[in-house]
Amino acid sequence: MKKIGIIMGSDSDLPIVQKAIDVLKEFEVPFEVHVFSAHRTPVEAKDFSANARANGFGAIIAAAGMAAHLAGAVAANTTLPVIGIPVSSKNLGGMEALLSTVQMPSGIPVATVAIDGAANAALLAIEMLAITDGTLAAKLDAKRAKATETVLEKNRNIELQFNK
Ligand code: RP5
Repeated sequence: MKKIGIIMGSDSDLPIVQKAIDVLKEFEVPFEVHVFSAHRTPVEAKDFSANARANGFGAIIAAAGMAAHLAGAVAANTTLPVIGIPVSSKNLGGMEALLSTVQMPSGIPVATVAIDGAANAALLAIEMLAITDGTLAAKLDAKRAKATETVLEKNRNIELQFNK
């Protein structure tokens, strides 16, 4: 199975990125985690991205906050799918990272999830691998069915409480 690369701009992003790690572990999808910054370690970020396909990766998740150029910089150096996680910040709440990540110029796509949407980033990466992996696709279906049942149960509880 292809690996998922997880890159974060700083180790301070780890509390958010951990949610993606947890999902990949749950699905038993192999992954690597790195701290590479578009601004502080641009050479390392480029080297990882340019070699990612040859190194067995199937998709890359890139999480960054503030002037978040990491996902775009990674996408500039690979044709693997890149999923950007805009990380929230103290001063601007993550809107700046969202806009920096999502507003990519035509030709260099980044699939951007919600601010701090790390779990969805991992699920989207797994969905990409599941295009050619029936076992993974079945696991995704099972997780979706379980989530649906959880919400239906909540609905039953609310209806019992309020509808006489
Ligand atoms: C971004 O700057 C990182 O992704 C992080 O979200 C933010 C702050 O980094 P630190 O100053 O905490 O290392 O590049």
